[in-house]
Amino acid sequence: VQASIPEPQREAWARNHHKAFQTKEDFEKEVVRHVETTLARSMFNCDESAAYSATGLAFRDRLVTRWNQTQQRQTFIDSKRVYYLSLEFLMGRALDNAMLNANLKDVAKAGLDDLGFRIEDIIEQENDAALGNGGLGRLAACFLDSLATLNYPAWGYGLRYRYGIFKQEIIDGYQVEVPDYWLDFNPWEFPRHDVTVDIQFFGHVHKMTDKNGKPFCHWEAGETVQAVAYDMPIPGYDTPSTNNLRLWSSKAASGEFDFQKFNSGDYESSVGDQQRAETISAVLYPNDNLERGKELRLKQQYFWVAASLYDIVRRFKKSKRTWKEFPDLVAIQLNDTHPTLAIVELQRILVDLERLSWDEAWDIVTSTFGYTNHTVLPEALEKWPVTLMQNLLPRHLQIIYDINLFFLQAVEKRFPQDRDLLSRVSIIEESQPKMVRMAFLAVVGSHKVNGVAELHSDLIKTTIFKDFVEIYGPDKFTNVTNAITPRRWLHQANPRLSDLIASKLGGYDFLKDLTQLSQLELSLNDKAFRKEWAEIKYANKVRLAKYIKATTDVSVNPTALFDVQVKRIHEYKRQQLNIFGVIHRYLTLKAMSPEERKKQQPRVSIFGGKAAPGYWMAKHIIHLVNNVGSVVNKDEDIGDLLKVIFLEDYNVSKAEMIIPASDLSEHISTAGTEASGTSNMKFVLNGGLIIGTCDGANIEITREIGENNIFLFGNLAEDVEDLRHAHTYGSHTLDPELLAVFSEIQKGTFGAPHDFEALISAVRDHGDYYLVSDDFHSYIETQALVDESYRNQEDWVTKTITSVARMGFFSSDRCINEYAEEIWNIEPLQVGSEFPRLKKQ
Ligand code: GLS
Repeated sequence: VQASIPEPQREAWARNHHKAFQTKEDFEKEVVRHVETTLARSMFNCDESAAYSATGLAFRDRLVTRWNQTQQRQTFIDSKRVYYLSLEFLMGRALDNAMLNANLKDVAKAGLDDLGFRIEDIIEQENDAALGNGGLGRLAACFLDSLATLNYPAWGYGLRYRYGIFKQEIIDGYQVEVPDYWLDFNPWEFPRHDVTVDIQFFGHVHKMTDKNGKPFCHWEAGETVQAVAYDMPIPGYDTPSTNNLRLWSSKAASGEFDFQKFNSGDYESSVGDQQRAETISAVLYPNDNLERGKELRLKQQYFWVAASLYDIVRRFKKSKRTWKEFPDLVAIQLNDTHPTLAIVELQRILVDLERLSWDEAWDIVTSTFGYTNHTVLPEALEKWPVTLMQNLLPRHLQIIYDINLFFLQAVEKRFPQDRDLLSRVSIIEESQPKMVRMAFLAVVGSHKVNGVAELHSDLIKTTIFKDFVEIYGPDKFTNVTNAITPRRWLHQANPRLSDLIASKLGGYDFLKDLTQLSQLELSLNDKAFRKEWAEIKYANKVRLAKYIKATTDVSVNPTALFDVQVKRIHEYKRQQLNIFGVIHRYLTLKAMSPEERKKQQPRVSIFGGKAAPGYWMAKHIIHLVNNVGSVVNKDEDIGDLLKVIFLEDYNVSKAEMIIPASDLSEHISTAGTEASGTSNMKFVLNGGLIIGTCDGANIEITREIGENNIFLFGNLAEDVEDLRHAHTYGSHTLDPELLAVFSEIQKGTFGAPHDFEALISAVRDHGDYYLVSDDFHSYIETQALVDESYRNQEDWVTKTITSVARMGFFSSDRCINEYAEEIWNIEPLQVGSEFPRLKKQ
């Protein structure tokens, strides 16, 4: 079959090459064409949703041409590629990002205006691509943006969930989950019905011999499911480089349904097979920092990993290189342990299918993979029952046992007689039931392991992977501190601030080299600049205040201090500490005379975030926040001095509005529990200050921006263990101010006390694992310091400008360059003349 066009006819193709629009007139033509043909509508029934779809399609067409060129070039140059395997990509909206990255937002704005639409309304039409839970998934999205911007040859691989993270509704103060069916019409994806892979499950393993008498294993599977590729083009900023995010969708391998069953009258079960297959990619597990060991989750993991590896190997084979060269062309990064089975799958492909020797194969495997750890929380560390793995993936379990055997033999050789060490590091936990420890498998099968902030990378070396540091030496372990893309989190989320910065720095180059922000310190005394800086913050607060009024019917005063905590709700992130602090503030205000009250700093406490549907403590916290809000917000003694808001359904697009409006944000996890945190960086980059613990990336933020520009409080990570021990075995006295808060709750001031008993008793009766009481006083005092600082607005503005100027380190471009150099060993593609650079607007 002829795959490409013969030479003589190629001229006709070249002549008709799709030309990406560049002008307003051409953009309008594209939009109208899509409305009238793709969408089969006209100017008489084109609503905002249709206008969004057509605009999205116009930009997608543009991206796809560039995507094709990028891929052709990468194949032609035959350079090493990195594959980022992540079960979550929290992309948010694509249109605004695509317009800005192409420097064509003004063109689109003018064009849409001509056609009768406001660009802001069109952007608002888009559903978030919410294929992730929180920081881990959003980090993957920031990384894709940087990989494309820096011209690295890179692909993302993930699952195309039909339902992303649920939508959160608040009904009578309680969280209610609503399914997020986001795919109704998604102009950003390309179904590739020609790119399919059959994925196997269950069955048996047979020992066979080949024609040369060599033994090998044959896996005869019991079930086959088909993976279909859907591609999302990922634009880089100010470059034609367009990378690919390939998401796999599952369907029954036999086509629509089993006709034999159907013809024999078993209609239901023939449709059932189809549905069972489709279930695999149906829904994102809504847990952040928690693994619940469900069989379907393991199926998802293998389905995705096997399809991705098949694809990667197929691409490698086209290069006609020898297997030994595989790691010279392929780097695979494991985003957490979720894709760890890829290690086993590659070993299986090389040994069982390609018939390499075990050792040859294992060398290739371990040179290919890198593993990023994102948490030390014990409940988040993945372990799978051996019996479950045996049933679902019988050959993979055998290979895991062999990997473990050879690993333990090597350990035994170096540390003879240390039985204890062997059982501590074994990939198989000899528990009842036996478990496969995925993090250990990931460490053993990778050449580099990294944590995501300095403290966290140190912690993994002294806790969960301590023995592995002994075994492999310290060089296998490294740190790459997380970061964020300034394109989305400054330029897109806060255009006025981005423009103001550009006016001082002589253009937008800082978006590609964030260290240039440091020059802002030269403008600290520029009055007009400072005024504009403060006005932008105020305007962002006014916008948020309007949104709060529209969604909660509470009026907040935009001159008050906006204090924001938005992130997943989790006990370790300590939203309970925040709300207890708010109650303390309320009681203090209530006890004051009207005269005294007048001297107090008004505040709006804003919360937002989702709780995992089965996480009761987190749900109690949401309930308490809402109930406190409904009491405080209508208390006439208090008025504007304190408002408490819970914003429903926190997601990426809401973050883009909320973050630029914050004066203060809270990153107050128990020290040693938050691996990095990344929203802390987004808030500071948008001219907000932080109240936080010495945890995760807060520490490095402090180092960069200076201690005077951050409000730190609380116990240090190194003291946490001792404090917990003392709670359990010593006398545990609680903070008296916190006890006063508890008694107010128990009086029923904020609704039936019974509803909040579990929250109180976790602190009072169950050892206060998260050290809420230990840190309470320090927290309250530091909040008082914040009030005082905020009063001095000149000083506050100086702090925020200085902080922004010092945030250069936290661009995900820096982060990706570190991965590229230290872990992947890849080079960016040179963007040459045949692949012209975009001109600046
Ligand atoms: C997380 C950590 O909890 C965050 O601290 C971190 O910023 C993020 C990205 O590295 O990864 N791990 C996790 O399971 N969910 C996260 O958000």
